[in-house]
Amino acid sequence: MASKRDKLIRLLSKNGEQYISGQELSEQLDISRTAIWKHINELKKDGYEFDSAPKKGYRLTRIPESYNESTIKWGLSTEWLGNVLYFKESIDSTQNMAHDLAKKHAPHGTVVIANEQTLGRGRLERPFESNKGGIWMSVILRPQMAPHQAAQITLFTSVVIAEVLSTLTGLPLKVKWPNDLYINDKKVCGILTEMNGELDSINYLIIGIGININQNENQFSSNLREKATSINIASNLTWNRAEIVQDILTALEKNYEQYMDTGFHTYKQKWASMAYKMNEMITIQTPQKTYSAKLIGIDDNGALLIEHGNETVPLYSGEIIW
Ligand code: BT5
Repeated sequence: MASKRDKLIRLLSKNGEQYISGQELSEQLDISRTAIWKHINELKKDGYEFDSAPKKGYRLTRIPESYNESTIKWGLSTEWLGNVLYFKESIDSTQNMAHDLAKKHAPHGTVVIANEQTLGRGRLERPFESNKGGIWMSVILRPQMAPHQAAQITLFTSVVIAEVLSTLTGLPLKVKWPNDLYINDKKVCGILTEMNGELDSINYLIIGIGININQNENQFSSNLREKATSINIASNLTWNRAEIVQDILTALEKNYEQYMDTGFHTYKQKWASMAYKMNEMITIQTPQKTYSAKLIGIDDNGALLIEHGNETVPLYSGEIIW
């Protein structure tokens, strides 16, 4: 349930350049004009700025460069993705909270975001470093699709996020099968898709997205420093995470609808055009063996296509270790 303060911010931000009178705010929020005035003063202390004019009322002119539920929701123009959005300063893992919410019937499009995770995780329970400065987010989806299509969702998500980040920053984002984004040979983002369902249907999917944004090298542990990067390190600029989250949610919503309507084909092609080490020799590790092969793309199911000997072979699981 949104607080009166959140509702006030939302009303003022929806009104954009227009003034909104104290009387109208008081009616819409069902609180006195004195209470409105008190909320406005509290918001000013938190860095919000307003214009106020006699007889006209208030208009919001600036929100603080901070990362919280209000700054993320301010200006978020999606239809359903992030309509229900939880923001936590610190959490074990946004995946855990998203699973709990999904089991309690949270709607399709619910989003959980944290400023920091103490137990962020990757695949196979590998730890995922999630200090303050990055974007750590889980999205609950309830798609009507067969469970085997879930692999496509990870690849689809990596393409959409790579497009958003490269458009925004101009950096050379690459996708690495099955779930990573790379910049200049270093990992900048990992995606973890978890599923709950039956043999033939998905109950819900949780897409976990971890992106290193404003961290500097010293914020990574020493064993990660060689292999991880952040948007800040690669661009030498500090970025507004709330705006990046908004761009990602907007692009994910639009592309999800397109993907559900028209299928994976477009994303498969986009993936190939952004693939790290496309048409190069890579080293693959499976539980059975480590071997070299040429990366030539992905297939309709999201399996990696490699050329091995004279054969084209789909790889459904394994790691590219170079
Ligand atoms: C992933 O796993 O890359 C998926 C990461 C998903 C994280 C998100 S954050 C929001 C949500 N909540 C969670 O708890 N998780 C999701 P995997 O492919 O298994 O890669 C894990 C490996 O990446 C580790 O073994 C490290 O080598 C490396 N790594 C750990 N933290 C990293 C970081 N911050 N940046 C780059 N690489 C990292």
